[in-house]
Amino acid sequence: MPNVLTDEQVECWRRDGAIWPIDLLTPEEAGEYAKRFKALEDSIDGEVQDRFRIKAHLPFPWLWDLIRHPRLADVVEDLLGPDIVCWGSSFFTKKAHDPRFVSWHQDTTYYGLEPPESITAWIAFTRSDTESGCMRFIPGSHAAATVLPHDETHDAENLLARGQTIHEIDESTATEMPLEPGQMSIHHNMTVHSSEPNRADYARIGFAIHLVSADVRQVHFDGALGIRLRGEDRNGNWTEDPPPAYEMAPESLAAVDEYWLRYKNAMPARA
Ligand SMILES: O=C(O)CCC(=O)C(=O)O
Repeated sequence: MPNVLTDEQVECWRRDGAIWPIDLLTPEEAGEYAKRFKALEDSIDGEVQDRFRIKAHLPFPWLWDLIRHPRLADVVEDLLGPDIVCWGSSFFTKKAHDPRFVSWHQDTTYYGLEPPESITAWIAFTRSDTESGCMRFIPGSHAAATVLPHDETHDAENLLARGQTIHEIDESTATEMPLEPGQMSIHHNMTVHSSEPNRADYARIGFAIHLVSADVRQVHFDGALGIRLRGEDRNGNWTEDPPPAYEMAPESLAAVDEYWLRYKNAMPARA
């Protein structure tokens, strides 16, 4: 029996490889997160999603709090079991009328996790719908448990680091995952997904939290870091992430950069 999700949601997860919408925050709380995001955006050069990669939470106590939201762990426990580690987090943001997109891809391509069983909780700080370019996915695409060939396009308008793209996707079953502020979707790392440009008058701000069962390990490099959210890490696969002494502490900023370099340099090249 799941704790929080319904039997139908768990069945949908097994069959389709994604579930949405799941209520996590109130719309007011989501609005506060959006405000914090915008304040951060105004305070740095360049874009937040480019500056803080794969461990975006490290310098921000408010993102640590979000990752440790008890309802998030309750939901994830229904899918991954009792031992839960957050191994990363990333912003996926599109400004109002932003031509950028995310090509069809599978997350597992570069993750370096063994077994390749990771899930992403994608939390909407603002509305994510058809107009603003919400995520869409191919139901059941996770089930083959195969990494499909990805072409590294390095397209400047693609939000993915290498523009990794699976070509020739049959989009006839593509399904959108619209979310209201404060709701989240969860997708499996084998699920084929993408998103279109933002044609709306408002920004689409999403925060993606990457989660595994503690028995999953990083095989691309040693010394993988994570936040244990629940249960035990019996094999010692994950050393605890260093918490920020305060917002944007220099040590935390350096830790984001150092980890991103390690992660990026260990990524295998794809065709
Ligand atoms: O935000 C998007 O449009 C795509 C997000 C994504 O690819 C992911 O969370 O894995």
